[in-house]
Amino acid sequence: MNQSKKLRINGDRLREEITTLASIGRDQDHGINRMAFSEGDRAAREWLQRRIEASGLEFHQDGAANLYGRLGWDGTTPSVLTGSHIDTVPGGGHLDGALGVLAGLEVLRTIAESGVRCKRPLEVAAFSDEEGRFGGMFGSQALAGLITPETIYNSVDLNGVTLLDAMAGLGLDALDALRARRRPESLHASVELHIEQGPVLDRERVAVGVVEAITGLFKWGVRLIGVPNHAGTTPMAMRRDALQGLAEFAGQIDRILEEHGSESSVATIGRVELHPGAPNTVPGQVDFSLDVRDPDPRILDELFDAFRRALSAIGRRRDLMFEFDVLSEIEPTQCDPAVVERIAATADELAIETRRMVSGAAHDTQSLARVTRAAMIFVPSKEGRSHSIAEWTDWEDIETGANLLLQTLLRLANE
Ligand code: HGY
Ligand code: MN
Ligand code: MN
Repeated sequence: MNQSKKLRINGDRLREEITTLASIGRDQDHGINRMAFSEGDRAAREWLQRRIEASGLEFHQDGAANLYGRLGWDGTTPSVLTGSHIDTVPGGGHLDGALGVLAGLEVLRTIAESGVRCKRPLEVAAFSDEEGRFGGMFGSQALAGLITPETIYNSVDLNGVTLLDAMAGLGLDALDALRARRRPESLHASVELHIEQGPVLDRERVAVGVVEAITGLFKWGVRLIGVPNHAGTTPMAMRRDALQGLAEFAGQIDRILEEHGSESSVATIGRVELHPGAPNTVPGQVDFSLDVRDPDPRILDELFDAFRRALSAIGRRRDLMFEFDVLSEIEPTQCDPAVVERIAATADELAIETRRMVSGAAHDTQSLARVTRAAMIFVPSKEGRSHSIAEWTDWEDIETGANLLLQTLLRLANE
């Protein structure tokens, strides 16, 4: 067997780096809080840059503040790209995104140390704001050329902080993201390693998921506007109670999914803010998020209209005004069949058991698929938990996934 097929990652080194990164941005209730361009994200970025440079790779940062480690980069030959994100949701886990970045770093470092030469350059990337403090997948969408000046000027987080200010806080100019676009001919293929964030692999005791498709989503910021009033003196029939409007809307989610969705459809209200928020005042305004997903674009369109009709009917019935901002719309994505088969065949050669899957989570690979042949490798999530401190994947599964990534990237870099 030639030298490259025998290569394996250094599992202890990868475990040490995952553990170190997990300590950056950890808050008092033990979750990890590395929202994009926050203090935690800044510290993680600085740490990652030092690790990339210490690995002997060429460090690069593009206009969207995506970080790269490069091996064999010559600026012309199309490269093989791996990577994910190091930003997290508030109270997030230690593997969502971080695994793909650090396993990618370990893979490139292992290849560099081995002296194995590849026909194509290899890159590992940490994409900015995958989790959507400012919508979703800002960094990888910039690489795909999907960011516009109005996206940048209009991006503001749920606390009213603008993307321009958040990036300026790290000495960055958000408008530089308009320069981050990669020409499709500069990329040969991409493979992202990620935890499944669902229960399937863990329940079936299968080591690896080969992702064939990734769900699509729309994410709204919704505002229901009624009239604040006295909780004691205002008769129920005379109220314009914004929370009652939300309660009725939330109660209709199951019906709307049954009537307009598929068995893969999901909808979540993950954040609610009441105003004025006093126990003895009828809520005059409620701001909430709505995250709706399905792998079929036609179903997503139908759900978009159904939820909007529901809001409109509730507004009329309860004399409430409503408005919503579309914070993010990500199309369902088919992974590249040839790269999918390359991953599956490599797993067979390594005697790794796999199963084909559809991802219920959104990923940077959906942006990359717009400019290159892209696919994903999943490893099991204990009891399917993620976006939580309970997020866990056994080290043995992490090592299996990282070695499959190593051998897949070697094949793609030499095909
Ligand atoms: O929301 C998602 O699916 C991803 O974790 N950003
Ligand atoms: Mn992720
Ligand atoms: Mn996530």
